[in-house]
Amino acid sequence: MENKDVAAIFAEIADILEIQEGNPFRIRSFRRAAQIIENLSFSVSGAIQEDPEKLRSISGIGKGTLQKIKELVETGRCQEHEKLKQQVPPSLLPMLELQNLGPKKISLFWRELNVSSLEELEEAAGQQKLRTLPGMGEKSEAKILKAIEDYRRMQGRFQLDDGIEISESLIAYLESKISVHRIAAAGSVRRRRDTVGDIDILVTCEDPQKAISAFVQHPDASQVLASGDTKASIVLRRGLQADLRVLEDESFGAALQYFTGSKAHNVALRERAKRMGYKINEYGLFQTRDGEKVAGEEEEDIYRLLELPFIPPEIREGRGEIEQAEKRELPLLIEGKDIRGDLHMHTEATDGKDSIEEMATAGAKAGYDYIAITDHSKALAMAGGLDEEGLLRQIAKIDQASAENPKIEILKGIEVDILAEGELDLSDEVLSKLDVVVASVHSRFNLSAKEMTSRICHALENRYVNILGHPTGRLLTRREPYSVEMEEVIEKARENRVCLEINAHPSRLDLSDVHCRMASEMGVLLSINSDSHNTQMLRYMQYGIFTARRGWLSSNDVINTYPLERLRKVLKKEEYG
Ligand code: DGT
Ligand code: CA
Ligand code: CA
Ligand code: ZN
Repeated sequence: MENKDVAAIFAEIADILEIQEGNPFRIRSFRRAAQIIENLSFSVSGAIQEDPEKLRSISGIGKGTLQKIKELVETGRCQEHEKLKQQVPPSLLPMLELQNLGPKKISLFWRELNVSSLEELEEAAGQQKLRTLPGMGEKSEAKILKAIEDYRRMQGRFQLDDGIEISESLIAYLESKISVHRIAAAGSVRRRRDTVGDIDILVTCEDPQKAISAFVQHPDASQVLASGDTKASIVLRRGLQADLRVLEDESFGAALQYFTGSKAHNVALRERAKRMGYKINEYGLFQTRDGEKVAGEEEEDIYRLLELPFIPPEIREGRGEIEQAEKRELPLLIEGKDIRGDLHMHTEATDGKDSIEEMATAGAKAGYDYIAITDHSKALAMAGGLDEEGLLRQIAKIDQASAENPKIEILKGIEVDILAEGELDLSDEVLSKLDVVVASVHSRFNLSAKEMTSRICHALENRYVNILGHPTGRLLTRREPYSVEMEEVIEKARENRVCLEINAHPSRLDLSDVHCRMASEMGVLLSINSDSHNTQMLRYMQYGIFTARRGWLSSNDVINTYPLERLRKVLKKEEYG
């Protein structure tokens, strides 16, 4: 059981208690525990098995919590959680996933209007019944309807990091159970799409039946949807579905090509094949005139026979990649090894967990030449954002840490809030002392596109701003981007030599692939940043690189691939692109 799963159960306990209007002290303590566990830099299941003292010493994890963690790690469930789930209608819980709707309101709707499901909530809102309740009005009613709509649209998709982790663990599991020849994840996981609908695993092996039965007996399978001779489907934790296809060696490459998709890419490739006198399907590439199979075992052969270079899975989206490939004009996509530093991370000075020194050491270990420390500014009070004085102290600390850490350059930075009208949360005077200024929107998401665009554009005009942080504010599977005219923002960024962030946190991946491509085509530079809140999160960089690749970016588009001296010139706006 991963930390995330333990944290989710504690959060759900708190939610149910809150719906029941339970003891506020207990509610708070479960919430706090959930938050602590989610942010721990080590695994709680590991700690329970090897060194429970390590957990006990953390403040916020009391005896009772520790007992429950132990129970969860050892049995996969927790009695109190199971008991609570019996006491509220299960159909009430999905409502907790709605944006801007907490347990208090859900409890109110339940008590007053007997609303116990999303459908009933939608109906009550449609009949304008919600607005009559205390603390509710026309506006909040409309927001609920919008939240239901968003939820329905995003439901059933999962973050890429979960998709990759789960497919890798399924592959390792099958390799441990059967004699595998070849095995790979296909579908959106292989294309590294920002969210994944399900997992597609392809395998060739000695004994297909054994592969199918091992797969459907996976310990995390909560449901077996299908189990045939060459195909099976299961449902895993949190509702994610996984499909297994057992293939012949001689068609592994063709199946990998076919099931990697995307559908749009395959349609375009099939048309090309047809024009060239071939037929293509999941078994191979065949000559139309005599049906002879000319490729199938290796994916590369298919592209080669269609007179194309290998097309990286990340750009197989039917967005013109085949035409560009034909002209040999695909960009050389950025790779992990191109990255020389990370320009957005938080420390214990605000809502991070680790110190400047610890982040620097971890950055050096990741092979970086530089990192930037960019804590929050004062408007983000709940994160303990820094005011001018606090930032000056932070600057002095960074200078000191720099002197003691010759292995890596520690740049001085801030993630400054963009306030209501686009003014910044800190004075120009203090911003001028920094190497890197990331400016981000963290409040008032509900502006019209026009207002939001002019707010952001105004912020970009500040001469100290280097990077626009998570430019659209989206939270994958949870919150839609705010409305904003991205083209205008990109244009403004170019004029002012500002870079756009690809926030690599797997719940953001913001900018999106499509906007990355738009930005680079309009001559704007990007910066792939982990937005780490502890040392472990530096590894999120990889997800940002996937998004950049999906946005057709090469290393020259991304400033944190530049050597330090060139980076400094860009940050001082002496150079751009
Ligand atoms: P997802 O799972 O929604 O994140 O997206 P994918 O792309 O993984 O889609 P999925 O799992 O339905 O199918 C995997 C790939 O298989 C898909 O990208 C293309 C291929 N595929 C599936 N069904 C068809 C089809 O009817 N026609 C074609 N041309 N390709 C298909
Ligand atoms: Ca899929
Ligand atoms: Ca599938
Ligand atoms: Zn932020």
